[in-house]
Amino acid sequence: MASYEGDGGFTTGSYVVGSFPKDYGYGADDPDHDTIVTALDSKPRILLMGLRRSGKSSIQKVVFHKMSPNETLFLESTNKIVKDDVSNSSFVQFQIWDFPGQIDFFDPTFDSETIFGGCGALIFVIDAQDDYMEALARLHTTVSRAHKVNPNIKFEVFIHKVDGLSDDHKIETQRDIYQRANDDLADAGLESIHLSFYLTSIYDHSIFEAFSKVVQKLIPQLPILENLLNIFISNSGIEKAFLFDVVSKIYIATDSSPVDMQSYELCCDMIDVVIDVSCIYGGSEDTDNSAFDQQSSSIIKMNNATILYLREVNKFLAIVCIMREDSFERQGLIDYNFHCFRKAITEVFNVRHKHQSPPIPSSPQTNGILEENLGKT
Ligand SMILES: Nc1nc2c(ncn2[C@@H]2O[C@H](COP(=O)(O)OP(=O)(O)OP(=O)(O)O)[C@@H](O)[C@H]2O)c(=O)[nH]1
Ligand SMILES: [Mg+2]
Repeated sequence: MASYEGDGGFTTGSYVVGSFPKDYGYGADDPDHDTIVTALDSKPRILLMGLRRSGKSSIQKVVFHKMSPNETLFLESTNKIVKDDVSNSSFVQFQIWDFPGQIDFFDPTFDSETIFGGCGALIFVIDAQDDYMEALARLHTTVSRAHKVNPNIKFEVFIHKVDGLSDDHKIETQRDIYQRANDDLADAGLESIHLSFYLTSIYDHSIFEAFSKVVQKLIPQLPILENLLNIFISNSGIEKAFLFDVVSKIYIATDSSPVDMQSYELCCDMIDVVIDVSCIYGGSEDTDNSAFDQQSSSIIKMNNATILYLREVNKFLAIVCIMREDSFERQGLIDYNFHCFRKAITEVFNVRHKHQSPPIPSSPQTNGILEENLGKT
């Protein structure tokens, strides 16, 4: 079913992703590069909070440390703030702070200014298999406190462990939690705070999807990336394309057509297959990260006339496309368009690098670059 292809086409040297604003900490892909040093302290911070045993540490381990869901059964309770730097091997560079469940805001050693001050997103995990009234009360105190210190924090509520719930029960739980949490905020005169809700479980891809959306909100170039993906797919006869951070399998952008879980799962699985095959059979011994490099590319033909096509974009990113078999007959055109797409992405990330702190380039400009160069189907 699967054919794995080494592909030497269109590789034009290493791509430096060095242009994310320094305060977001997306440094260069070269660890020796100076931007990464200055960015170290100011990486965007994602906080994981919630009651004891709600699943915070499990989420962090499964998404960023490849722990298998079953192994999380043996995780010990967290008793101090664990700071995890997701940066060495991944495009999405930030710190995740995993909090102990029983944290006491009124403890004088709890410095809310420092903790919430530099925080990009706060993920509050609620165990949906348990009684969630206490969790809702804690959510309310946490959110109002954090908002007071830093009104720019994005609040993300993970209604977690939904693997144990029936579909109807899931929807009902989400509706109930949404209603109660927003009522509590309204009662306290805090209607302006926006909470986003996700149904998650570590036993399927929902936790990766939710984390993707959380991370996307912290990437200032997202609209441009989406735009580039839209142009790329519409000119290449592709149905859906995801731009993946290969290590974490978080997608940092996709085109604007709706995401269905199955397509996302399929693309995640493809990355696993490619990395596994590549680890076993590919690569030279001299590089430490030979499983994914500039030659990485793969085509999987499904038995329903669908093709999955993976290409390396840079050291950390890959694009995975889903398309009909007949569209793939024009592979030359797709490859050419991909080449333009990759070039445009590199330019987007290089803009800030070149001109210290200019505004993000407007999308029409970027469109121009790509539209000029793209071949049409
Ligand atoms: N069914 C199910 N169980 C889960 C899920 N996520 C985590 N768990 C289980 O929940 C239990 C608690 O997980 P932890 O990650 O230690 O919880 P925590 O929030 O870090 O707990 P503290 O560190 O004490 O605050 C573990 O036994 C996990 O296996 C999930 O999505 N579904
Ligand atoms: Mg924990």
